[in-house]
Amino acid sequence: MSQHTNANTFDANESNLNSATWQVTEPAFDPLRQHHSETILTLGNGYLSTRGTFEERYPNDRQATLVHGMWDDVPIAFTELANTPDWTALEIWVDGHRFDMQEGQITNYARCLDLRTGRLQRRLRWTPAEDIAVELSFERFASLDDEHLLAVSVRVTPLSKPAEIKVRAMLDSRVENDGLLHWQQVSQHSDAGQADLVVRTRHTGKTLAMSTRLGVSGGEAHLAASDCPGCPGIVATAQAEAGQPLVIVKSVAIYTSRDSSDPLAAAQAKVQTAATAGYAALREANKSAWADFWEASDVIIEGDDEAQLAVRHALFQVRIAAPTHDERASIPAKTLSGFGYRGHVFWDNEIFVLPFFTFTQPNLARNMLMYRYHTLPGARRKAAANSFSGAQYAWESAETGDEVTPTWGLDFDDPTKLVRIWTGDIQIHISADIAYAMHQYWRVTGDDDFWQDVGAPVVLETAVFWGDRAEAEGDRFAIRDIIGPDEYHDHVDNNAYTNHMVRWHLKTAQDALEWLWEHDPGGAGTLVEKLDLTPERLTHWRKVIDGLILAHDPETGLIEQFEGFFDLEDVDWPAYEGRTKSMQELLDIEESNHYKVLKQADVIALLCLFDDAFDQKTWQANWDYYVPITDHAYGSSLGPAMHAWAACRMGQPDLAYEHFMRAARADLSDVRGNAWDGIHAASAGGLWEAVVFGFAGLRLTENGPTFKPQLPTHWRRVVFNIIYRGERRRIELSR
Ligand code: IFM
Repeated sequence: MSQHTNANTFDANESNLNSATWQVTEPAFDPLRQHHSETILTLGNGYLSTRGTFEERYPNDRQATLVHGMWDDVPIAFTELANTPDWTALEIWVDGHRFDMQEGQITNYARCLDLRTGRLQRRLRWTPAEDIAVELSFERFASLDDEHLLAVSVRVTPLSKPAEIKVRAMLDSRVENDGLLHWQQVSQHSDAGQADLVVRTRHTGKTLAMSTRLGVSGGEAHLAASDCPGCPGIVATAQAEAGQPLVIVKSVAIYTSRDSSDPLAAAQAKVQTAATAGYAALREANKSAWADFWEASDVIIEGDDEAQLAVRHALFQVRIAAPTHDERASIPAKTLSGFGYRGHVFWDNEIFVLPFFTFTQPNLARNMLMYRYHTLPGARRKAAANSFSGAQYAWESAETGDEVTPTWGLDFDDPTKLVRIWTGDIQIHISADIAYAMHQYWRVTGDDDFWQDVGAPVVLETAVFWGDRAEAEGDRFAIRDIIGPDEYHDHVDNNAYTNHMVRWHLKTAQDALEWLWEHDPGGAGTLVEKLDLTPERLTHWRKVIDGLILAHDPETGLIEQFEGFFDLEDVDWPAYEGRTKSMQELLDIEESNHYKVLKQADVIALLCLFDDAFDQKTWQANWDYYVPITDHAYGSSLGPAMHAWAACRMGQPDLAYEHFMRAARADLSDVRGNAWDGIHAASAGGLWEAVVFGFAGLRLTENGPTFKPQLPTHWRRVVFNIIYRGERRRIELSR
């Protein structure tokens, strides 16, 4: 029977920075919460992320390392990121007792993800038998300095008498995605100096190679090969003296066929360099890369340690999921921290996450926008399959940009029943969301090359789709049979968010074409020809812009979320007080269509994105109408941060704070009970939006950024940077 007790935090003395706001700690291990811990203790480097499972494993854990771009086919959901062989794997024996968190006695346990330096640490005292006790401390990181490099170290200190320590370090390909196996073995090798593994995805034929080396200090070690099938490794055996730590360092390099024509050779060369440089140098380089990140992108909140830690954790988690050198990947809805949504990319990234990168790490934002550019062929295929010209982006996107939303899902109440998922068919606002993010990036960075070669062409080609999709009804235009951001209602007509976005999109396309004629007439001419941007088509766009239905009542300011929303039934809210489930679960998927209840911001999202385009009367009327009927606690995790932003716009920072903390707790406190499946990327990115667009009141005007701050009562000071047109500005707000 194991026993877990508290221990202190890590490295708090390494600098005078407050560890409570930089470290996510787990003071005791609770097997019932292990999947939640694994998610929030995920580390990574923009190339891959690794969940916080134990190196020696634990029953029922959800071990995963997800590498960008390593897609393999699956039934129903088309494709998913294949869980990569476990680079962290270590088995440890002390005097013949194999270390296991369930065996013997565990005391002084603590784990800590240090956000400042991107390291995951664990320390504990293990007493496997009456006369044997050791202190174990683990540390691992995925280098932000060199994305192909990973390292794990374990320090074993016998406490009262010498002990024989044996450590087996493996590259373990016996991994799965919730029962699905993606890898076939290509080759493996091990000797005392190095172990290598090469595997290939079963369906897509992508190759991944890993190479590892072991270094031992603090004792004379004997190294030998360990070659179990699918799991090559190296075994180190050494005698450790009482009180003298024996330190074993496992360096690992990973390359894939996406990075190199010979991934194994690349991995071998890299791990050789790592071994030559030594652990301390790798650790330092990683630390310094993280210092650069925080220097540019940290948000300081004084007066609220919980909010501070949550924001840093959120920024850390989205950073490790953001491809650093890869234009053909983007941040999935659950980052790379879990199997949720199988690594698919949604509008979450463009509307909730990208603004953080656009304003603080524009190169990374550009990579992710380029992902959309490179997936245009899939968007063209989707438009064509629906009999439209132009490009229509997939609701769920993966490698090619083809639609990968599953058509069927499991029923809430009865998982033996299937329910139809309509989002892939009719949740179409994503094409405009992508255009919005590209335009925002251009406005903020002034990157004209991007706009000329990527942004404007994408905006125009997707505009062609909208021109076809809008249906003429007399001199009005309608967009029927869709789903807006509020997914509690499907097959609706004229969703206000969608229609307004489309109108903005078509106007922006016209401006983009004009801009291209001015700045790149040759390119404009080619595009006009390629996309068939005839005068008739442009006239048609103007008609759609003028005629698209938007039910905005000038008297009251109220915008109807979609046609007929105001006629739906009212929910008897008092009857649902104390509920612990979403309203859709309680009402039933079909039934919730008939009620005035929202899963998340819809009209409110529209107001946030276009802000000053709407007057105060409109803001007030829609705030009063929609906020009380939104399922804040159990609807979409995308909702709370956006409502925090909107509440600030309404001049209610303390109410905004309530919404903000709901988002802040989505992962760290697992308030929705589903963090086991991965980090909620949109909620994490939304926290930055809530601070910067909400509490700081950042608006982008013709003359650059302006601020209208209003902090929650107990926040003393907020500091962050933005980069506007290449110039970094430090923004400091105090009460
Ligand atoms: O994109 C979101 C959607 O808005 C609500 N359901 C979950 C999706 C992925 O996060």
